Amino acid sequence: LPAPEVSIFQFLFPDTPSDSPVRQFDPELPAYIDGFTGYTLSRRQLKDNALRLATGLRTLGFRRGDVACLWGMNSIPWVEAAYGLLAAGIRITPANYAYEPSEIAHQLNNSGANLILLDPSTLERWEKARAQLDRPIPDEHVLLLAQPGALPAGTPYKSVYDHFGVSPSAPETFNGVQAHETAWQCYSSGTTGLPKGVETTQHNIVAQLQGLAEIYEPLESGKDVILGILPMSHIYGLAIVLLRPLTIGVPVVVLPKYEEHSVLSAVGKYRVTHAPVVPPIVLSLVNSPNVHKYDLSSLKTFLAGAAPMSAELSQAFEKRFPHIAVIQAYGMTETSPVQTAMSAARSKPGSCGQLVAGFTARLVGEDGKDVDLGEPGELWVQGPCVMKGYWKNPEATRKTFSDDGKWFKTGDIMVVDADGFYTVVDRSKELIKYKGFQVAPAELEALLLQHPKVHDAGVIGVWEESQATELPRAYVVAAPDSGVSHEHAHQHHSFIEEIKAWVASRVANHKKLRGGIAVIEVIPKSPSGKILRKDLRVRAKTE
Ligand code: AYL
Repeated sequence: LPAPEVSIFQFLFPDTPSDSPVRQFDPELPAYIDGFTGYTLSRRQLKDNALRLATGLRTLGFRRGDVACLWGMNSIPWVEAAYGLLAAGIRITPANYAYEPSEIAHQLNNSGANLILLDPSTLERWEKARAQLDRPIPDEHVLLLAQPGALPAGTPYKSVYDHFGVSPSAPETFNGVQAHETAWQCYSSGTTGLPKGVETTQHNIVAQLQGLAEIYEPLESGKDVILGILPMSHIYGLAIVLLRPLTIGVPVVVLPKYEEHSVLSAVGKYRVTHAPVVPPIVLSLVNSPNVHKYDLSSLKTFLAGAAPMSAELSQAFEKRFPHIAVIQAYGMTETSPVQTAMSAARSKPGSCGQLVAGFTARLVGEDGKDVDLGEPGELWVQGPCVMKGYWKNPEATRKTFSDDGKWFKTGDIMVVDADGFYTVVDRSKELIKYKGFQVAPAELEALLLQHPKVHDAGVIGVWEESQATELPRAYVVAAPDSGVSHEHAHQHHSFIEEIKAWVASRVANHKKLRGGIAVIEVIPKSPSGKILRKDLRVRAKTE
């Protein structure tokens, strides 16, 4: 069934049931629950508040197609702001909470955001970022994600709730939002280079929500409860924590991050049944000495995604927690996001599931031909969830599709079995995944080159079994006048510590060089100057 040509907001809250195939639930059902305070937002409040905020933003002068940056940890105000922006048809560019000033400034400059909604805890970083903007954002366009009574003393900014229109416009006012307009702009490096704005349309998401209905773990309104710890600023949290639960009438317990005590306590308190996570969380629970202190009896499924998870890890988890099934899904920011998924009833350990409805897939070998069944090939896909393209970057957009423009090339090497279960076996792209977060080697390399003592640099990911994740590792060539030679290992320690700290103070937590730094003579490169990361990977294995 093709997805309807409506906006996300209309799909979720249709004016008349015939507008949308989404089942409508009792408006008094809980939609989002604050995992710390228990404060609960019903579906009706969510919709009303979204329309109020949309009206308020219109009054402030914002129009469809404007760009707003949402910057904060998961919270009820973040959720309300997102739905208000959706109702108003304002493009949302969500930013990672941990960003340092230059990182957020880059996203604001690149996206052209003229409205920023931020968590008060980011204010210190925001003031520093502000000095780096190409185009200033006036104070009236900076809204804090907190109740007016909870704003920091002396702040020049208003609360997002100050802009709840007095009398919300009727939904029809906002129905001009077109299905093929961009709804979200997350940042992803894709297969190569620096992070780029991914233009995810309203229709991409509507098609995804519809596609997931058929294959994902089926959840039941009134029975199931979803854990909302994955950052909603990342496409995984956006699709699975922020949006999908509304389509199935299931509440989300919102928490800012994975922290064992607060999360496991909330699981017991709110009888959470389904937990979307990343593989390192699965591992930490397998190894945790504390789990007996919590009531985890309500849990039925753990969904792992965004990074590889071995069959051994999922089996170790199911051995320790026999009443919980671990299922896996696979996706990409560029594909809105889930391409393959499984349910507890239809699963295969180590695999990331079967194709989501709407996608057509091929596995293509290095010769450009489809591989035989069971052979590894790069996953190419097409369908209504594939992004419009990279924002203001037609060159990168063109390169990420096949020459005929018809197939999106994922850069992931997969095998598929006769039952249609896909398994990721390798990655042909540059990307590093630290606990599900993207780390673009090109970004760290460009940063390292700014250090006066660094002459050249190459960054790769190294697998760390004890944490079930890759770690970013740098190879650097010291500048001739740095007083450091690759031959004199005794000089390396303080040089490495200096570089490590220098990088750490400039990047978000997940980009830190946790895989270490090695001083080498020369970065291996192809005749055209491309870093031969394969050679660095071979080197890392022998170190
Ligand atoms: P991005 N196994 C192995 N690698 C994976 C998996 C997986 N299950 N899922 C994602 N990746 C890698 O844009 C892969 O290299 O989106 C892919 O190209 O940050 C890259 O991560 C994309 O990174 C889910 C499950 C969303 C997954 C996602 C995708 C989020 C990651 C919802 O339920």
